[in-house]
Amino acid sequence: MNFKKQITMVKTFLLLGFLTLQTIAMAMPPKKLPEFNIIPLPVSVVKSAGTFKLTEKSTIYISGESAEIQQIGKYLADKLNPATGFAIAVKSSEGNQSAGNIYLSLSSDDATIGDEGYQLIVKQNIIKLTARKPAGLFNGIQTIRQLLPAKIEMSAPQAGPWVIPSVTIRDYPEYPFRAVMLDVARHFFQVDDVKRYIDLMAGYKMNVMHLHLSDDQGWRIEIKKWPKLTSIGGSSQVGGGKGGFYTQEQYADIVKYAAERYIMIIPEIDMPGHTNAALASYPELNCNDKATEIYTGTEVGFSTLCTGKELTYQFIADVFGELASLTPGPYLHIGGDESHVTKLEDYIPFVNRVQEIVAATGKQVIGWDEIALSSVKPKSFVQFWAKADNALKGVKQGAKVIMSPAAKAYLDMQYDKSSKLGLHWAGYIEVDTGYNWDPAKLVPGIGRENILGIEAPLWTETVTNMNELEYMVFPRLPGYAEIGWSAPAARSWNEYKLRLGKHGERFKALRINYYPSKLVPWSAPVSK
Ligand code: TNX
Repeated sequence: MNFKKQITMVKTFLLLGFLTLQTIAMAMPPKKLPEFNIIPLPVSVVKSAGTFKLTEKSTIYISGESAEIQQIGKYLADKLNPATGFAIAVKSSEGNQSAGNIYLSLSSDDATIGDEGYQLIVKQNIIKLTARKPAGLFNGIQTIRQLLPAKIEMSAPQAGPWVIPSVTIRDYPEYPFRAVMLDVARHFFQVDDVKRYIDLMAGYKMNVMHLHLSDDQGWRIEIKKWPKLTSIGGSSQVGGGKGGFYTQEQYADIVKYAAERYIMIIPEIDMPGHTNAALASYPELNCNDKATEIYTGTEVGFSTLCTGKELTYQFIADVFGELASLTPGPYLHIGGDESHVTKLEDYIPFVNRVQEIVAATGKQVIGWDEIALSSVKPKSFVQFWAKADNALKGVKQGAKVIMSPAAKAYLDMQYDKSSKLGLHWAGYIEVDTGYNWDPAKLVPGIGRENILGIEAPLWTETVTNMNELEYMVFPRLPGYAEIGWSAPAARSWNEYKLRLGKHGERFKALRINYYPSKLVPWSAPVSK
């Protein structure tokens, strides 16, 4: 036998051996089955002997009299009372701890857990949750919910018992920014829908909601100085429905509702492209002083603000001025994507000037990755969605990156070829594809230190109502939450999918319309 043949044979043997091992590995259950099914996976979970039982005699005790901690206690009581049928109350603790109760307190001992971390001790008939900041307590409460049986999420009384095994959990996030985006421009979503989405993301410890408030098909936020933006620009949507918009009061209500759940709202006004709704509302925003027609299709890249007109910048200053005063968070999103009909020599100075306008409101700029073609300020953030080269340009200028790679993190991408909703221009994103990536390893040159966090956007060209929204968002959202929260070295799809399978019961209890992916071993449904 000649040398080459020998090599080929050895290779074949190795390959066969490898395939056999792989088959065995796939058939065997993983060595360590998850005992708790917490998503996102906590930093450390140590089980001990004993259990805690929630009963009608249980009370939530808070240390001190702070109204904010009181509110967090009330949030927990509101999560526990409907399904248990109990009337668990929130009281100020008098020091001594007694059996059957839950204790929430702030303490600054453990600096490594940061502002969002918490420590949870469940032991024989007592629960102690401590954190350095209220946000940490709020996150710990999400863990308590997940330690209870799934039916705790139901809205009518269920049979107990309500038992949690003893456990000590220490937990804090990998990234400070764990976001979703909702496009309310292509299809409008009512305030109550947005609130439900906020509640669902809060359950997975996500902390930012980016609202895409304007696009070619609709302008969704009242601007007092430019009222036709909503009376005309807000009057339609994709497919020609009646659209809608948020009054400033409604928007403020969303911001407050989110803040009570430790979620920051980031408003986006997309420009200079994606602006047909504004251009249809005010003829003077067009270079030819003629208003465009309202647009109800799904093409992108055909509209632009008139970058040469001074009025355009007055308009932008007015819009961001009003938005800044409605927005307690530090960020305003200026869009900047797909401005295909804006010449690059106009686009660059435009984005530079808009950054100045935003800076004058006291806020920091976030823009889609194209904005890095201009001179991004070191305090601006570049949101990577399509072009790694753009994001790298941002990093070289000192900007941090928000990771939203379309092929991994777009909630509007179809799961597979059989999906009826969604698009697939960036590929199909099954639940494993959405989970199996590390933001710090995706683009050479963009490392952990360059990344603010991760965001999963839902564009709504094909998504028309809450039922459809939930189908695209679940079960992928818990995976994005885990990418943002849990250390990459601790994550693996084979283990994660078992925990996710258990969350099927929670989805059902919450009446979430989710995609029952065949890749996930869903556990038995909860009884109705
Ligand atoms: C690209 S992502 C867009 C959106 C579309 C989306 C559809 C981005 C910054 N721009 O205008 O809605 O694709 O997936």
